Amino acid sequence: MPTQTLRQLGWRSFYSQQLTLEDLELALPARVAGVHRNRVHVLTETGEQDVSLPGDWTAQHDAAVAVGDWVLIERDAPRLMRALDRASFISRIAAGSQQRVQSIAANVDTLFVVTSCNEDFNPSRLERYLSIAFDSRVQPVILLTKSDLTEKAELYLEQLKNVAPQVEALAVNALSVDTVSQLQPWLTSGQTVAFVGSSGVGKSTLVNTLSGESLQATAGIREDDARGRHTTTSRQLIAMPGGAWLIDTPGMRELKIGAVERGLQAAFTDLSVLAQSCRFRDCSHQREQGCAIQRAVQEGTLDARRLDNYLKLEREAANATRSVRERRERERQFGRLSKAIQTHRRRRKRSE
Ligand SMILES: Nc1nc2c(ncn2[C@@H]2O[C@H](COP(=O)(O)OP(=O)(O)OP(=O)(O)O)[C@@H](O)[C@H]2O)c(=O)[nH]1
Ligand SMILES: [Mg+2]
Ligand SMILES: [Zn+2]
Repeated sequence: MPTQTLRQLGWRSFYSQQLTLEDLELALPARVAGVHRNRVHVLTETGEQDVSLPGDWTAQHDAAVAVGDWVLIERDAPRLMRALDRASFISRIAAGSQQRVQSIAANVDTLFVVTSCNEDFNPSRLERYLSIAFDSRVQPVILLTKSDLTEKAELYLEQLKNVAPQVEALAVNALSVDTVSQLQPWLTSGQTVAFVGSSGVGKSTLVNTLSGESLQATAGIREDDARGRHTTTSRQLIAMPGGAWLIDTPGMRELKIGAVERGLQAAFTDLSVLAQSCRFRDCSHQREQGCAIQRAVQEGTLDARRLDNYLKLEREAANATRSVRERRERERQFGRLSKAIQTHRRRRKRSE
């Protein structure tokens, strides 16, 4: 890969503002292009290299480094000093019960939410993705792939007007350079975009068509249920000829949302507007008298499915928020306990 300037790698003043004089002397900014078990692959102004990940980084937090992150590495040794604050961060809750945060990508400008014009099309799932995107401070764009295999692409686009009123949506044939060129406005130099969606919808196909190379493996979907085969298994930052950065991600089976209350409100602004007319300010929009949202469902101006999904996502986000709070509280109490023990030991030592 030819060497790139920091700006070409996606560097902004937001990151340089985080550097101290000492950092400038000792460290080199680097962009994380791939994350492996105990090392990361990074891009710097002087080239690319592998840097080992300090053990306590991986042990302490699950989402310590993500693809797209900016980190500081030591000038004298291939060692990580610290990660810089993220301009944006896309994550989900890992499958299973432990509310573990799993990173998807960091410092992304545009999130392409990919779904196909077939069995994968699912408004409730799209609403999940959009809540995460809005909460991550990333602009979402919906891509409906496989438009070449259906006559109904326009119908699907029409349906999206109720699911994602403020979000741009495009129908594309991921295999065709012509239709994929519609993505160019988001792919200018230094921009970072990520592709997310179920397995088999064409994320890697899009990356290959855009880059003009077969960089990512792709595979046919299963005939019986139109599901993908989970061909892509790791996240990667890929350079585009025009200077943009693409992040291909593995297809997701389950997308559990974290504490994304703010993103949820942004994805459902129509409901927030209606809620202002509910009789009770703390209306739960389920059985109350004078609920404007229930009225809209009865009158047919709001899809019952959309309300149900909103209530479900709200509960999921509240659960995540509660577990974050509980974990913090546990850590705080643990910190207080170890402090008390230390003080006790010091006192005992002094009196000995
Ligand atoms: N006809 C047509 N086929 C497509 C289109 N997009 C993807 N495909 C095909 O769908 C299959 C799956 O595409 P991939 O790009 O591997 O899907 P993916 O989203 O990367 O899947 P995972 O890596 O498993 O998450 C491949 O056989 C592609 O050729 C499209 O727009 N039109
Ligand atoms: Mg793929
Ligand atoms: Zn209400």
